[in-house]
Amino acid sequence: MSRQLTLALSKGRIFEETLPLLEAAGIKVTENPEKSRKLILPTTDPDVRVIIVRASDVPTYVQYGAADFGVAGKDVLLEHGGEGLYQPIDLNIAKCRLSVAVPAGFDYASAVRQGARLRVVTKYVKCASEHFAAKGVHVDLIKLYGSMELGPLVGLSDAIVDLVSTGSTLRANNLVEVEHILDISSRLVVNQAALKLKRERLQPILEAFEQASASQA
Ligand code: PRT
Ligand code: MG
Repeated sequence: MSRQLTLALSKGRIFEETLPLLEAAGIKVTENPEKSRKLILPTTDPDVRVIIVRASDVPTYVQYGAADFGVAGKDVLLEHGGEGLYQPIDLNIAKCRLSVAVPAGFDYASAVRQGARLRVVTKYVKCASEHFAAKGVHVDLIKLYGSMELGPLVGLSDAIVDLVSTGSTLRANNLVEVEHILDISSRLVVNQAALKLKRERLQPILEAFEQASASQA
């Protein structure tokens, strides 16, 4: 039985913020994905390698067992559905919130009160439609893959549903947050078969991640 473990990470904040957790498990990634074009990165542990994938593809690699475990935002997991994934730990990293934002000066509350039908751009169609359905707000959702903030500025939509961390992207585009949908952080996801078959190798890493992330909470 293979002792080799494959960890799926995305470049950028998730990679950066997972490094200290890996170090807590005694593992260092020996190449920098921002500099290297390699998609498979070795670590100081000969049994552990890291693959670099798109943030929204992490659950898919883990679901099919191409990676044994991975790190993905709650936003990505909610949109994916999380089938075939065991989600044991909230890592408390890459924190942000999913919010509704509108152009400054647009009276969202009274539009909603009057039962107006709003056009909303978002990458998070599932979360957004659940949110508006629960509030009884009528919306037409338009799926975008990026730069949601542009939607209202060019007349594509009345509002956006997007992730916000510092709020500076909204401010720079003259948008204001009007509803907080949910708090987001990244989770560890584990392939269910790997959890059984590679438990001996995985367990100490999961424990180190859990301890290190609890101290960050
Ligand atoms: O960039 P790419 O299209 O490849 O994929 P991605 O955007 O899904 O990846 P990445 O690395 O940007 O985000 C990975 C995960 O980080 C997300 O799934 C979230 O769980 C988490 N995260 C935390 C964020 C943010 N904070 C964040 N601020 N993801 C995106 N943003 C974006 C946001 O969409 C908006 O455009 O940053 C902008 C707002 O930031 P502020 O600081 O200006 O408010
Ligand atoms: Mg991004």
